[in-house]
Amino acid sequence: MQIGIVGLPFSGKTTLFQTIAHVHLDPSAVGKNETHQAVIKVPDERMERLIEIFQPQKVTNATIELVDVVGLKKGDSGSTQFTNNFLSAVKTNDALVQVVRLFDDAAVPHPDGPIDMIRDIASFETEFIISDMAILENRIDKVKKQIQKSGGELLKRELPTLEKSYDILHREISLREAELSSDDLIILKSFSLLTMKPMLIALNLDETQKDEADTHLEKVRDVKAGKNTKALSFLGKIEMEMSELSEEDAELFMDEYSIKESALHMLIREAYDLLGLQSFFTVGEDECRAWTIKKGMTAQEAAGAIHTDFFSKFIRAEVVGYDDFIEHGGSFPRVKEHGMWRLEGKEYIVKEGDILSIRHS
Ligand SMILES: Nc1nc2c(ncn2[C@@H]2O[C@H](COP(=O)(O)OP(=O)(O)O)[C@@H](O)[C@H]2O)c(=O)[nH]1
Ligand SMILES: [Mg+2]
Repeated sequence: MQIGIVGLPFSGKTTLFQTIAHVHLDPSAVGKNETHQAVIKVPDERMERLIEIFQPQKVTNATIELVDVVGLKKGDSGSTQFTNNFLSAVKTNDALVQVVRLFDDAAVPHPDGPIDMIRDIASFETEFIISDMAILENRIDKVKKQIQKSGGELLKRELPTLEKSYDILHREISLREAELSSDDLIILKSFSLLTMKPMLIALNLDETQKDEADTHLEKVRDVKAGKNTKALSFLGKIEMEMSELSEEDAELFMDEYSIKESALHMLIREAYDLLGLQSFFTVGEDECRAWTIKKGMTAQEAAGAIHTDFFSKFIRAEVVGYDDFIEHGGSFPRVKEHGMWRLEGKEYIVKEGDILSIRHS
């Protein structure tokens, strides 16, 4: 899973990136237009418990890839425009985190003048919509010409989806919020449209604004309450300082600024939710490992995520829920004794936190 951090210049993208990735870039890199990339371990307290129990030789956390995407420029009209570099970078992202600035700092002027989060969110969305419309327009032209020339049943099926989507964008509605059929989604998938990507709006507040967070979040949700969109807030500067501290000092810091959850935890939780992801575990003395799969996946599909061969060679999955396992002292004999250890077939729908052992041929 790849998450792209996007937003206007000086909104705090690189600050958030450093906070989450636990990297500290050279100060001269902050505020500069550079792309950064990191693989983030997904924090999971359940893994800590499993490690205590199994003392495995190897631990493998789930990971996500985080990209601090750059590449916005001022257009001739003074508005923000996406560069081709930006567009090709975000194409591969599964979800976007849009950093929107609320902090006001004379030392860091906002590129568009006064602080106005609704304006920033709207101008970004407009650019996304324009970019997608251009892609669809191109494709519609091509498809129409092709149909005229040689017919083509598949193209005739594609065209209504393209036109419908174009029309939605024309009404200034992003595709992530639109009602689209699963056939539409399959057709649109190959175009990597920006307005189809799940979006997490991350409001960057100064520590002096910490009590205003909920009010601002409500405002955002009023204008962007659509599907596949979520909003959260964080204290950019404070959280970055916090990420440099030891765990104990960071906790004191969180208390002082009444931060209930770190930006890292919040972002990953919301991203999992937006993307409909869940975790399952494989455990043992050799390795404890957390895996990420889509909600609703079957045991066979989960096995396929572990190893492609396991999909076709799947026989059964041995399953126990994480909570049941811990409740019974983290002991397999005890969960078995209490009937919590189940044998499931390939149709079994994996649940969040399942501990799986795949039997395969
Ligand atoms: N006062 C204040 N400054 C911030 C905050 N977040 C980021 N900055 C500063 O704003 C400038 C731009 O931040 P940066 O993360 O580089 O923004 P980017 O251009 O979106 O990557 C830097 O000088 C940061 O130190 C914040 O919450 N409060
Ligand atoms: Mg930056």
